[in-house]
Amino acid sequence: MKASSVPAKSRLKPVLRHRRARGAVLVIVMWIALGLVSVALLFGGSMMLEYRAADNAVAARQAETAAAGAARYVRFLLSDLTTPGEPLDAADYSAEAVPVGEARFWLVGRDPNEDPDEHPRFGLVDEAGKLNLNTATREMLELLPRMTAELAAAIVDWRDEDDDLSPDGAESETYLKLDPPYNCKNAPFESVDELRLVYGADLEILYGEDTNRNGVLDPNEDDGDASPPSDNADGRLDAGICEYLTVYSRQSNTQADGTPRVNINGGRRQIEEVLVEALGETRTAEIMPLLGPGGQFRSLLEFYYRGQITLDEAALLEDVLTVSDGDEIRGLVNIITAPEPVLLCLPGIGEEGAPAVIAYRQNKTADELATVAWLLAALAPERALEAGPYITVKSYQWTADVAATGRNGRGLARIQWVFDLAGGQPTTLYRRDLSHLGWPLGVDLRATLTAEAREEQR
Ligand SMILES: [Ca+2]
Ligand SMILES: [Ca+2]
Ligand SMILES: [Ca+2]
Ligand SMILES: [Ca+2]
Repeated sequence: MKASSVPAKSRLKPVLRHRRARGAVLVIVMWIALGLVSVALLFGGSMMLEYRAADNAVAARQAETAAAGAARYVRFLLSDLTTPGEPLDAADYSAEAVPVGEARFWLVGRDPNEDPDEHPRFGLVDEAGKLNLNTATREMLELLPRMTAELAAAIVDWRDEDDDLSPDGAESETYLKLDPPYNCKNAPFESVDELRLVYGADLEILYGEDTNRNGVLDPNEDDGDASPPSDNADGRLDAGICEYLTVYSRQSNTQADGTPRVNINGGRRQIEEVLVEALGETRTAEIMPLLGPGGQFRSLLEFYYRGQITLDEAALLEDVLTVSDGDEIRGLVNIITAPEPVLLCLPGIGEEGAPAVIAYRQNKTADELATVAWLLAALAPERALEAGPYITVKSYQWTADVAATGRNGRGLARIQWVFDLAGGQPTTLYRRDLSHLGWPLGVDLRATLTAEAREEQR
């Protein structure tokens, strides 16, 4: 046989060649397979990325929608109050992890009775608990933390109509030297943000350590220079002046039902009529001689004090009486909701009186705090009387600082609204997107939401 004549070596060769070829094919196939696998992996990875991105986009949209829903909820809440003007208790409405479909919202709030710490507070923020930029005197402004005498003077020059420079202040002459130059406004502030234009205001004075403006001591706000902002790492949140300022606080100078109030500086006859109607003839006969001969009253508090009017009696009079003839009263500070740094700016209260006011108002019922008369029980009378012209116990402007997340706690929207009830029905005074300031709900809640998201993905 021909084949058998082929030597064994050369007979083996094609087999080997064949095997080598098969080996090469296997290697190529393996390479292709490997290639395909990596392509598949790459593709899968990008699919996953796209899926994640789409999912995040959905979560972000959900968060935005939930934030808008929160605004509608707060508007409804405010339009449905039985006694508009009475400070709201966060226990009476939803402010924390409120579900809207797969999304949730929180109202970033403050506790006026406690120093801020790393835990967020939830609820609406009372604008009347702040000092009004348009009505506070220079002396009051100067007492705010971080405020400089120069900035306080420049604020007054900014809002007053004239171009007369007050000591240490700034009028157009100063602003026109800036690059770019601009004029001093010489008109009231329309928002607190406008402070950025005022000479001497910088970010540190305006926002202090609370760079994300949530009233929470976040980790980066208490680590010194390790991460921005630069802070003093003392375990306390040293906020800037914006935390304590508003331009919105005002109330209508009519009774709740719209009828005009009686000006107690308008004459004894009018006062007598009101007293008889509210308290009866006997009490009126006792009170009238105490009031003196048609003296001028600086405040209702002074009227209560001179007439020895009780808390219960004051509650029957407060809505009926006034000391001013204007249609509205601007800038009164609510002594129920103002935090200590605001209270201590008020004449008569000061650094010494502020803790006493806070100690007194805690654990009191709404009825016990229903009129400004309680300040006479919290402070020495001469101190309370000095504060009288600047204070109220009513609030008509509320900030809803809404933070919302989409499904699985992802996506974040933060929008701030200010609603005004002074005209009866709530109107929107201000809306601003604060999402760029980052996570506002504290470390614990972020950890909880991240854990929830992981659980969901399993
Ligand atoms: Ca001016
Ligand atoms: Ca903060
Ligand atoms: Ca820091
Ligand atoms: Ca600090």
